[in-house]
Amino acid sequence: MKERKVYGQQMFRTDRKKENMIEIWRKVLCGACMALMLTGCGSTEDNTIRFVEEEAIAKQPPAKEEETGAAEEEAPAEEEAPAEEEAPAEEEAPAEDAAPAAGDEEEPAPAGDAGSGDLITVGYAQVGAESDWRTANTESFKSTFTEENGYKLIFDDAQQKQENQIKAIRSFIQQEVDYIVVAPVVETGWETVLEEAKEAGIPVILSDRMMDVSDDSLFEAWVGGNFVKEGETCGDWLAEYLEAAGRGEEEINMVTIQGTIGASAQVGRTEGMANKLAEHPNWKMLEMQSGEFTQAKGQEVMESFLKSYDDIDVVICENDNEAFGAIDAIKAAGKTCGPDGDIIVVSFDSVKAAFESMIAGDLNATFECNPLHGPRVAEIIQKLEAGETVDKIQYVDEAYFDTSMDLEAILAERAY
Ligand code: GYE
Repeated sequence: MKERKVYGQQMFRTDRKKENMIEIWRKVLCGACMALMLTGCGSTEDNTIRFVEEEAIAKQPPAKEEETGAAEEEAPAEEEAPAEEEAPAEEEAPAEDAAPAAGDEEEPAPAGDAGSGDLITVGYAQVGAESDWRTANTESFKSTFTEENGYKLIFDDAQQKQENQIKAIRSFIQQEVDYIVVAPVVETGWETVLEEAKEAGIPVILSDRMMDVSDDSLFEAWVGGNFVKEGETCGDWLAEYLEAAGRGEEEINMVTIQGTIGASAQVGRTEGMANKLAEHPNWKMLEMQSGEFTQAKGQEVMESFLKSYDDIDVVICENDNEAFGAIDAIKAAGKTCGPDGDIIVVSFDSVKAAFESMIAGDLNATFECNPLHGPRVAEIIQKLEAGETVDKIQYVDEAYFDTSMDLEAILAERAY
């Protein structure tokens, strides 16, 4: 079992062992009495003690119960709550999507340990698979946290549900992973489960979206995009674009297809755009509705906007996939979009398909959000392993792209 210098894991494990010893001695004494009664002689063998100790450790509840938020109540602390894709702690436990274990004929992993040998075990609580951005993000983690690179990855897809992520984190704690990485679906409601990770001595790293926690010692570091800045860049781009088209003073009607409500990518992009709306009194936001960061919901929301308003000038989509759905809805309604169309469509992420959409003349602009966080998180882990300090908040530099650029050339070089 790995020693953790920095996080007090040793102390936690020692305390836990003490508690276990009381239980062990109770069992040993009972066993000895039974043996004496049955045979009149005999003693408890060493390996029996080890067995009982291991069993007692395996049955430790993951954490003490505390007051929980609404979402957290669905995954009570005293229950074993393995993540959907993970095997129970007593068995060999690579999740369906986890990096494969070395060797074909591996012994079952010892209880309470992720069975990683010298590898650093990382549990990644991923949001879901809702968008092209997310797919690229998952791929970045899977290709970085490989056995060749010294890691064992336990991957969990929460299907955009916070309660699933909380269950996954509890399962990672039970499996005694070395690090927990979370891309939180929403910002709030994490305190209890992060306390549990802290008590277990497991460092937590946040990636992509942010958590809103009162005590920032509950996580080691965060790396992701600056969502407010992305929203402001979008507003500035729109102002310039309208100005260049001679529409700087015109009344402009807008709608927004928001991301998952409460996700920091949604919160930040909406806020950034609101800051720019305040600078342009002639811009009117007709309505905002969530498209859950998916193409299907984006299309649905745009259909309803088009039914309610016949004079939409701009649709702001809080990710590219929503824009693809919105574009389908616009065309189905007999309208046009893009630089030569009726409706200006802008979105966030800048995935490859967004470049294709701009080249096709449908999408006007996309504001970049970089999903390739695997290597960035690995760098944070390597620094923590070396006992170095890491920057708590790490923003990734991001650009934007529109149809005035050589999109074919940029697309040819694009990694996601
Ligand atoms: O914009 C979207 C994804 O959190 C930045 O989540 C991420 C967002 C991204 O579903 O496509």
